[in-house]
Amino acid sequence: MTARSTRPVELDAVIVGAGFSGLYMLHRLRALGMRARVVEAGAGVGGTWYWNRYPGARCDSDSVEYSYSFSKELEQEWRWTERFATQPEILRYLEHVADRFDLRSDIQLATPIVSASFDDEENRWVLESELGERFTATFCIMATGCLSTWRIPEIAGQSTFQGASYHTGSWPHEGVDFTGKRVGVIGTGSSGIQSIPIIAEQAKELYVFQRTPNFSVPARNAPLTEEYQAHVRSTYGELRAKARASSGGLGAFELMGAGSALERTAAERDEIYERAWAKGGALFLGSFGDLVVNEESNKTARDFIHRKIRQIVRDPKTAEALLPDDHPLGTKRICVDTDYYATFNRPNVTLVDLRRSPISEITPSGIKTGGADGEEYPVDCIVYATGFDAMTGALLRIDIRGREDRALRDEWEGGPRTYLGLMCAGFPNLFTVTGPGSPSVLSNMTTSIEQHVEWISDCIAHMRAGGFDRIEPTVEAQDDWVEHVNDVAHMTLYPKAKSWYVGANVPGKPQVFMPYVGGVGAYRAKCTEIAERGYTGFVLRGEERRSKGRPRRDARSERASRSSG
Ligand code: FAD
Ligand code: N01
Repeated sequence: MTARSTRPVELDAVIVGAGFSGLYMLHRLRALGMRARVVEAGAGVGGTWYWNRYPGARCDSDSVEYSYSFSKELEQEWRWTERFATQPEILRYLEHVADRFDLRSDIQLATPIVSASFDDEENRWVLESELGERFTATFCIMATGCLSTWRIPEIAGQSTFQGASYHTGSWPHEGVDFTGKRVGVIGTGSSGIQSIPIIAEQAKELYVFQRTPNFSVPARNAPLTEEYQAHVRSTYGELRAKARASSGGLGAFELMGAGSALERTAAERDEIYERAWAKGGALFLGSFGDLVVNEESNKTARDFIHRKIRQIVRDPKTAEALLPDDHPLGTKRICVDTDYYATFNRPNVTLVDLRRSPISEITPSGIKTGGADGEEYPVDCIVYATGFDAMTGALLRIDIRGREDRALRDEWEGGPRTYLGLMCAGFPNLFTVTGPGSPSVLSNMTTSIEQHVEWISDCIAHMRAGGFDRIEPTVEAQDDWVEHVNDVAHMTLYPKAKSWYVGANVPGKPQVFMPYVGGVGAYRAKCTEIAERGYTGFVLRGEERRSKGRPRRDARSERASRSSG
C-alpha cells in the first residue's frame, strides 16, 4: 500500500523542520497539551547543524549565547568546550535537547513536505510529503530555516565533470579526505572562508575561485576555561536578559567606541579597531556605533581591514585581489575566520580572481575561466561554497496555498510580505519562525528563535483559552509592516550590497531587503505590545463562541501561566 492511500495523520499542530526552531516549538506546544508533530526532511535532528558538516564549520556567535535559554537546568548542565563551538558539538547539543526533553517520539524524520493547503471549511491545514503521506492540523508552523535551501549555480559543462562535487550545505556524513587531491573551492562567503584553511592543509593543490572579496575578521577561537564557564553559569540570567533587550541578540555585545568613528582622530580610531581585531569575532562591527549607517565611518573600518590584509598576505597581487571594495563592511554578513588570509601564503594555494576572468565552464577534469583562450585549472574535486536561497527559499519550495487557494509563491512574487515575519494575510493559522520581516539573520538567531517560538505558542494558548479558532493578519497591518521594514532598511547602508539579504545571489529573485534591521529589543517590545493589546493587526475568529460564556484569559495572564522547561 502506498503512503498516499493511507488516512491523514490528525494533529492539533504540525511543525515543519527539526532545527533549533522546530525542537523548541514542539516542546512548547506539548506543554499546552497539544497533539503536535515535527516533520523533517533530513534523517536526523539539528537543521543547519545536521546538514553543514564541511571542514571548519562552527558558529560565530559565542557558544554560551548560541544556545537555548528556556531551560535553566539545560543551561547549567551543558558544557561548551570552545568560544565558537564546532558543528559536531552543536549537533550533539541539539541531539541532547531532543533526548532530554523526550522530543523524538513526535519527530518524523526523512519526510520532506512538498505542499501545504488550507481547508477553509474544516479550518485545517493539510500537508503532504514527497511520499504522499498527509498530515492535517489546525495550526501549521514553518520552522524551515532561513539558510536551509542550499544552491549550486548553473555553470556550463557541470554534468561532464569526472571528479567529486560537494556543497558545503549538504556535506557527506562520512567526511571527505582531500589528502593528495587537487581541489577547487567556488565561493568565498562564510562557508568558504571557514573551510578553505582546513582544505588547504590537506590538499595537494587548492584553487580558490573568488567572485567577490568578503570582509573577514579573526575568530580568536579558544577553549573555554572552567572559571569562565562558572562565571557564565552564575550570571546567565543577566546575560540572557541583556541579549533579549539588545539590538543583535547578544548579551555580551559592547560598543567599543561610543558615537561615530568620525569623531575620533585616526590614531584613536585605529587603537579601537586594533582592540576589536584582537578580541576577535563579528563584534568587530561594534567598534563604533555608526558603522552600518554612515558610509564615511564605514570606510575607516574598511581601510583598517584592507591594511590588515596587505600586512598578512605576502604576494601583493593576491592581497589586492582579496580587498573587499564593492560593499560597505557589514552589509554582507561579515565572515569570521581562523587563518583565512594567511592561507594564501601557502605554496599549494592559488587565488583565482573571477572578476578578471569569470568561470566559463566546468570540463571533465577541471574549471575553466575566460573565453576560448582562457585558463583551465585541473581539479579532482569541486567544493561549492555557493550559499543558499536564503529566507524565502525553503518556504517557497513548498506549494503553500491559503484561503481561496491563493499561492504563497504568487503573493510573494515581488518579494516576501508578512506581518512581523510571523504570519501572512490570506494564510490563517500559518506561522513562520524567523520569517522574512523579522530580525532573524541579523541577530544571534537562538535569541530570535526563542522569541518567535514563545510568541507563537502564547498566541495559540490565548486562542485556545479564548475560544478562537483562527488568526490572520489584516492586509493593512501587513502592508504597514512591510513598508516599515523597508523604510528602516533604507536608513542604513545594508541595501547597498548585492547580498543574499536582498536576494541578489539567486538569479531572478526579487530584490527586496528581507530581514528587519530595527533590532531585537525594539522588535520584541513591538511583538509583546501587539499581543498585550489583544493582537492588534490580526483578526481572531471565534468571538461569538467567547461571548456565549467561555472564559477568556488575556495574553498577559497566558504568558504568566506558561510553563518553561
Ligand atoms: P534550520 O536549522 O535551518 O532547520 C530547518 C530544518 O527544516 C532543516 O533541517 C530542513 O531540513 C527542514 N526543512 C526545510 N524545508 C523542509 C520541508 N519542506 N520539509 C521538511 N523539512 C524541511 N546563526 C547564528 O545566530 N549564529 C551562528 O553562529 C550561525 N552559524 C551558522 C553557520 C552555518 C554554517 C549556517 C549555514 C548558518 C548559521 N547560522 C548561525 C544560522 C542558522 O541557520 C541558525 O542559527 C539556526 O540554526 C536556524 O535554526 P532553524 O531551526 O530556524 O532552521
Ligand atoms: O554563502 P554566501 P555561505 N560563481 O552566499 C559565491 C551563514 N553561515 O554559505 O559574493 C562564482 O555568503 C558568492 O560570490 P558573490 C551566514 O549567515 C555562517 O558562505 O555572489 N562564485 C560567494 O562568495 C552566511 O552569510 C557561518 O560574488 C559564486 C559565495 O559563493 C550564510 O550562512 C558559516 C557563484 C556564497 O557565499 C551563507 O554563507 C557559514 C558563481 N556562479 C555560513 N555563485 C558562520 O561562520 C555564488 N558564488 C557562523
